[in-house]
Amino acid sequence: MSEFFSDVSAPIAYEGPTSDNPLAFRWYDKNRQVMGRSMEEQLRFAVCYWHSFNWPGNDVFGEGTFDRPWLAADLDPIEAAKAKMDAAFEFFTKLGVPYFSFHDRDVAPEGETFAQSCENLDILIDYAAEHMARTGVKVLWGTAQLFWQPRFAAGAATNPNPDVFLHAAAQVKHCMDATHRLNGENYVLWGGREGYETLLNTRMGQELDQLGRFLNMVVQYKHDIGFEGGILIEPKPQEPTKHQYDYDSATVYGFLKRYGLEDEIKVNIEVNHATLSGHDFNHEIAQAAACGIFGSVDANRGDDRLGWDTDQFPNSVEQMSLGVYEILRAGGFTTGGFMFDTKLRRQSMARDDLFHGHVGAMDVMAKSLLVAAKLIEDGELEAILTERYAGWDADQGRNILAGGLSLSDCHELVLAQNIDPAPSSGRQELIENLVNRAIERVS
Ligand code: XLS
Ligand code: NI
Ligand code: NI
Repeated sequence: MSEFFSDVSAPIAYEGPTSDNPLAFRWYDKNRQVMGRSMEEQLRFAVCYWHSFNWPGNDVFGEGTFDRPWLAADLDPIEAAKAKMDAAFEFFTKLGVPYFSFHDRDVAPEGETFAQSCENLDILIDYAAEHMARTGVKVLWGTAQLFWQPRFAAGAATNPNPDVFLHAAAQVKHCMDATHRLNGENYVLWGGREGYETLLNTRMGQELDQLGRFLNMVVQYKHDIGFEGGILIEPKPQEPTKHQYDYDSATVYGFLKRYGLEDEIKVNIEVNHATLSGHDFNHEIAQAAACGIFGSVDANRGDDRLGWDTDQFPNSVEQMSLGVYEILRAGGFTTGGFMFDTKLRRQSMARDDLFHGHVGAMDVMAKSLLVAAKLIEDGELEAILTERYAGWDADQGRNILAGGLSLSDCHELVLAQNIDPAPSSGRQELIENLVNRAIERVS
């Protein structure tokens, strides 16, 4: 098989923090043990198929800039899709990631008919199974692409036309089968067009019911075929629609409760989707964990100056450490992982740029894992929490939470005992300094 990334020969190696080799890991040492698991098991890295191999580098003002020969228009579509997959698996193995994630339409071309699209996907799924058996690379998640084709302009499950709902359901069924066949560990639904452009042409209540029904069908089918992976919704507040129904983790939880799905579906949190919804990344994780729906992460960040999904590689240890800290506090990943839903900048057109993006991002996540583990193992933050919430761990606090007091009981108690609590310090500056100290001290 001819190599596409021929400038990068050996698998990327761990060389330690003092290495100056730009294509070596300085922090990601996959076998290093961190809180009882190897770094590889804690971080569960995945590369995304779409931005990395199926995106030519176009934007709304200009055409593709990248060197992706398999995207040329005059090729046989199946042969081109196979060449794309060969390059993708070459990349996964040279980078040394355990997982990848895909949309049905990135791995195989859409056909003239739905039947032909299914056939195309089946051919490429067989091909992927061969590559996976050869390399040991696994599927973190699969997903159906329900936003590109003009039929989905007004949404997929939330479309005003039930025939589009049928089409979307058929496509998801086939993609769930494909994901299951490849032993995917999760199935993701990102509702890019499940929202509205203007309320003036939208029956919001009806569309929410459609989405609720659709997701119940997905969950039912998961059980029918014995798929044991997670079903994950990826929240995003807007883009491409003005308003997306899966706005953020809290909104998704309310939605899942309403449609009886809170024990069946979790969330895939994307760093920059959190930012776009007006939250910090760690907030979204903590919110999901508090509701018992934390699933997985798309680890791509935004740009403070830009209000859209720039999908940049993560490069802030501080931002990521705070997120990983919440993940570790929630017990770490189960079926999820850190998926790089990342795009190169349009000017990054050298073949090895894709390596530089991922190597740097993996190092940022690995160092963040060490910082977060240190914060937990040092125990100072936990000690501050224990002291701060001590009253709730004692009898009176437990009694209140267990429903032992009414509003009138509280009234009586405060009067009778002249309860007069004094405020105490939240210790924020001290705590923030502890985070910086951990960043300085990990090695
Ligand atoms: C878009 C989403 C998308 C999903 C997969 O903003 O992040 O890439 O992760 O459909
Ligand atoms: Ni996104
Ligand atoms: Ni994403």
